[in-house]
Amino acid sequence: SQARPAPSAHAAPAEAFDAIIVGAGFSGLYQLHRLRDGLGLRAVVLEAGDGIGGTWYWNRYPGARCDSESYAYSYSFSKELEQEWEWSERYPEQPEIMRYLNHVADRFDLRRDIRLGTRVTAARFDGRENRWHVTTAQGGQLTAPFLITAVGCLSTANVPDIPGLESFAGEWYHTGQWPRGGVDFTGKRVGQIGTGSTGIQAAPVIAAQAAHLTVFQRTANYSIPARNAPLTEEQKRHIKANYDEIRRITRASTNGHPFLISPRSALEATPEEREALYEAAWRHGGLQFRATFGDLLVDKAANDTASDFIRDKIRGIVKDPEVAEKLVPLDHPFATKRPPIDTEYFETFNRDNVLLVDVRADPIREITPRGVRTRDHEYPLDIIVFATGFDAMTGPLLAIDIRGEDGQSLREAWADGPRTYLGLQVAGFPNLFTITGPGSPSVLCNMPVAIEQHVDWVTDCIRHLRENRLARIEATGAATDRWVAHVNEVADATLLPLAGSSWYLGANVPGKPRVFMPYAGGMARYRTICDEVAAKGYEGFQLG
Ligand code: N01
Repeated sequence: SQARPAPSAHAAPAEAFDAIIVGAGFSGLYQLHRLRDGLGLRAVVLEAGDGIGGTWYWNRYPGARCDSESYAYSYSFSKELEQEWEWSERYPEQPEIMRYLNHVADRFDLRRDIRLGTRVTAARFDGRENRWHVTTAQGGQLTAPFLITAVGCLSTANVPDIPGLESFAGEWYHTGQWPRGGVDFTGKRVGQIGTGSTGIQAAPVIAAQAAHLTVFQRTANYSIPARNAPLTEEQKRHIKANYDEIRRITRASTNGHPFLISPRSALEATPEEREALYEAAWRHGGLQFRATFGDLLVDKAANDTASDFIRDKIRGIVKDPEVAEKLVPLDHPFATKRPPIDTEYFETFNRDNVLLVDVRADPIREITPRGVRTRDHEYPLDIIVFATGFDAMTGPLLAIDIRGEDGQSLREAWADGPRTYLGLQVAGFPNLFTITGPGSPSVLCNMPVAIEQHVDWVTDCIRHLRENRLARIEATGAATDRWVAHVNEVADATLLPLAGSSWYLGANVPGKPRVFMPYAGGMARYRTICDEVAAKGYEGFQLG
């Protein structure tokens, strides 16, 4: 069908598509493949970056490496792709993931339908014609019945509003907007603000190169050794021979990882057994530590056993007892904030050229031309690295002026926090699908697993609409209310909301509503719910 002319009398007519996808990361690439090569739709991907890769395009900071095992942090939709691609390490480094995604883009001939350097600024739904009208910062006007956001959950950089930043005479960078050419720290005095997953990966690498590193820590963090290593030929062969089983486990698991959470309670084990199991998990390394017992995220007493184990490890690694005590997390239970994994993070504080500043005890007051000034000291710096995280989950969506039926804006609809049905749709915004949107497992899951499940569901849904000559689908208000209540209920049954400063809650961004955003009911359970909704003729959605 033909698009109407764009609203402005002088504007060029909008280009018409069957579907518009925003973002060329893991989600957007796969969504394009499914819609174009699976359903034969005319689909286009609009990508703000000058390259594909999404989060991996932007996050090229020192030490950037995936926290999921490489072979599980990959697409499962093509057996040929699984067999021909070879991961080199247990956890892939940022450049290796970029090579993988570029390989996928070439192999499935995706580039011809991807427009790089094209930032979507606005999207409005026209209910008379059941079409989305999309505007780009580059002046483009595009229209399609379906709009699919594949914008990622952690793509809007959060640079804290510290007075004086503009006066700083040195260089500063946010880890999520890292310069493509890299940053040379040789001989420099570097200040790093933030000790989340990113800061914990970056600090050891920066410290090894810089003349001096000052780490400004607001919240001490639990971290488990990653134990990264090259994959042996034997491991590579084993992985390729067992992909079916690996995928079966990732789909059956709570978090989309290639291992299951033990059903056992930490409190049933004797102290000696517990210690031995934690020690084995610590030696094995990685996010699997969290799976040692089944109740670490639901029972505070059980969690205490893991939290205490890690605290003791930190005290054992860090030689200066005063520094060690500052690094010991006390204000939240283990894994209620996304647990980092590291390569020699705590060891970094044994170096002579590294200083830890506890900014809870001595808060940052301002940035001066010379460096960072806290209440009690000034730290002269050449480079400041903001490892300060993201306006997570809602940030990338609300950065676009999205307007649904009757001109209602998403920003208004979500003024008190995000409200979705299944994390896939928003009432009042027909034919808009939000890949890994708030209210879906998303960031609590190994992302490619969550992404493939969403893309497959959306593709099946669009196929259903087209086969039945239906022009629109919209989540009902009642189904949304029930889903939001369910999302809160499952979060409240865990310890997750206890982490007061967590970005899961939006607590890291001043003024952001405090709502637990991801779905904590587990990926396997969520997949079943989504499948049942579809099988019941898209229960909770209005089709027309
Ligand atoms: O961001 P974060 P991140 N003054 O928000 C501190 C994923 N990820 O980029 O905790 C001083 O976790 C803040 O302190 P506090 C992963 O899901 C994946 O590290 O708010 N400090 C915190 O220490 C992860 O969870 C991978 O008190 C300030 C830090 O900055 C998510 O991305 C790798 C401050 C921010 O931590 C986000 O991680 C990396 C201020 N004004 C990340 N503002 C892989 O799998 C904030 N902070 C590879």
